[in-house]
Amino acid sequence: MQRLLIVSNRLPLTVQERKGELHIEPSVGGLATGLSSWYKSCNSIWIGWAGITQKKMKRERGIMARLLSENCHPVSISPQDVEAYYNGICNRTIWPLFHYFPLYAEYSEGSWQAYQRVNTAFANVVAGIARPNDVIWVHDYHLMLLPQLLRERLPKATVGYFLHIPFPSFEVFRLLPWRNQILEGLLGADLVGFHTYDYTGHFLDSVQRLLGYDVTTAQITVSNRIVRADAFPMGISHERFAGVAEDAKTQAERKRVRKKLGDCQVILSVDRLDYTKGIPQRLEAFSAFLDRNPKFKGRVTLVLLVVPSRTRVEQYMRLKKQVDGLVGEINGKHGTIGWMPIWYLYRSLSFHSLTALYSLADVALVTPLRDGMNLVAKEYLTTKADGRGVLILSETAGAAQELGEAIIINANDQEDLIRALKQALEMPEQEQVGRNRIMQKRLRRYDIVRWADEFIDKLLHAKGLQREMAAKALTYEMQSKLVNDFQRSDRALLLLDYDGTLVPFSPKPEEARPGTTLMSLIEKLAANPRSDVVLISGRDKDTLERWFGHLSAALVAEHGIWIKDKGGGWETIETLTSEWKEEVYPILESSVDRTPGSFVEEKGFSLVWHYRKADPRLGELRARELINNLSNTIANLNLQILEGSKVVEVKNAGINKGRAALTLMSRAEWDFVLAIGDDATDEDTFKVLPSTAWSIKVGFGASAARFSLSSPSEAISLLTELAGQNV
Ligand code: ADQ
Repeated sequence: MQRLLIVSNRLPLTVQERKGELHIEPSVGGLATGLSSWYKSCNSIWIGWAGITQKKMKRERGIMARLLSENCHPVSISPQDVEAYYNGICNRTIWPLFHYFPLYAEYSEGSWQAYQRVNTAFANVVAGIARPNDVIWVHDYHLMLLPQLLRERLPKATVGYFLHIPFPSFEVFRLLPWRNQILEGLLGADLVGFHTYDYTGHFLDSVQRLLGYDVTTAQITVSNRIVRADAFPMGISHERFAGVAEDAKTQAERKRVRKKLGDCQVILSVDRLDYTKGIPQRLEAFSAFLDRNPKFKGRVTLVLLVVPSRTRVEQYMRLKKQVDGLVGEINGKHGTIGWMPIWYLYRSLSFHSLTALYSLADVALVTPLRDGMNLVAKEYLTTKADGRGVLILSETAGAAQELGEAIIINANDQEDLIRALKQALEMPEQEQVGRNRIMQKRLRRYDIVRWADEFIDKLLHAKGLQREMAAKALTYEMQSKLVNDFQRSDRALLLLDYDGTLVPFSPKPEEARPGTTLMSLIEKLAANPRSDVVLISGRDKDTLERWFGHLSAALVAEHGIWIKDKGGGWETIETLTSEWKEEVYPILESSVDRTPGSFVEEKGFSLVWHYRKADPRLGELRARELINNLSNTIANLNLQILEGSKVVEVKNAGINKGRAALTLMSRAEWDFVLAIGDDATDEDTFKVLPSTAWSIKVGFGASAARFSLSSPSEAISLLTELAGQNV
């Protein structure tokens, strides 16, 4: 049976030492509370840190046995590494930076080394437990190097990764000194998941700009693998929170609290103590609201529930002081003998006490400055069985993308917050229910189980595609067969694309001229009396002539417009026109003007817009626009638009590499045909080949070719092997 290995910084259970004794308690935080119920229902194992050193844990054998009985496998981290990794790089660097607090981010090489060490320790534990069919699901920003470390240890493993915090925009992410290592680390996964499409887009953008990998809408080609990236907005356990309406313990607690609060309206605020949550701004807005709306004095109470968090990081200590001070100040300023505006609780609460407050609160004030998702907003809405209650939610929480019926505010705009508080406290019941029912329905449908199932489904699907592609890879055995077939043939035809196939792409087309080794390889192949070589390229005929004219090889230029047979001269397949160029040139030129780094190349019968050197995203965008603009112009000109690798080409219709290949194939009887190519223009060649031919795509992705090789250097070694057979 397939097992699921969940890997996160913390286990869902934490071991704590109190008065010299060890206790096991549920962990706090969104991930632990969200996933713990789901994971128990699957055949899964959780791997993570238990919150205490291995040495201490060894003192009490019973503790280890209990963790293992709950399928929790602890990873041991030294106290020094906990400091440098958890309190260091995780919470002093990645957390502030990814939440758009770059001024709070510290960059320390020592902490980075600890991060690498801890990720390696995790990789070793996981590799020790994993079996071939397991699905490994890595969570959050503490373990961003882990997918790649696992890929090195378990090349065939199915690895998914989910980031629970925002992935920032490129401009912020690039500030990180170890940005490339982080991206490479994540790309070890088969699927990388985020809460929203925005975060996914930011990630793809950074991958493209920093690593230069080919990125399409939701997938990245990384040498011989395809990595998918997608959005999976995390839900909550619907059953658990919707059930509180009938839960006796919660209802009893609710009654008790209501009695203490009297019949005033209740505004609830629930967070970990974190500067990203915007707690001081929220308190200041509440105070200003009371100033502006004195009629609410004595009639409304703010219950401020704050969970201690990262208490050893300085920013958090300062924040604690600030919040304590503000609460005192506001209560002092507005309070009366019978009324305290803010009830302040600084601790973790039991599930029943927390849900009692959710179900009692008239308004939930969820106003983080930045939040990956925010589960509190979802928990609050789900407990509202009668549909009453108002959610005020900040637009910079991931949850805002799903909960559009809430009152959405900008957490930095105090006026907006004041307005929202008034609107919420005065909202008619019917409107409250109307808004909440829509959101509740959505939350019921996309709960934590659906979220996790969907992620795993997509992961398995991505792995399936990966396998399909891997199945096409030219294996050692198949390569031997190919060489063998070639050796036994009397008349072999080798159709070889040039750019991207025999040489890697370079930013300027003229820089990709063949070196001496490649030249002598082609010479050797062409000199073989039993085989014909055709260099079949998109390049102009003059360049091909200059580079390869002296060889005894056939040449095809401009994607089939020009053909030069072995020993013959250049000929075109039919009479072509080029008057259309005058009309099309200005359109391409306007793309050059608006896309720095791009340029137009003019060939005999075609025009090409190159954008390899342009900013990748801008290039893709402009390419789409250009194709759109061109489509209108060329409608009556018998032209076609061809999309190659970072090029858009316009040329006469009906001409392509496939047609040229057919012409050459028809000139003799061949008993061995091999075609190698890398991009869309080579697909035309692959499609016209007889079924007995060998066709190879260089690179990964959908193709009509029967086999694939991962890079030009692999294609060169294959050809070298064929050339070796000549001597
Ligand atoms: P967090 O920053 O921890 O999570 P959040 O999503 O709101 O934020 O989760 C907090 C969890 O703690 C909730 O499940 C809540 O019930 C619980 N909690 C809060 N106060 C409590 C208290 N006083 N006592 C007991 N429990 C309390 C991170 C990201 C989020 C993302 C989650 C999940 O920062 O953006 O939504 O992971 O991916």
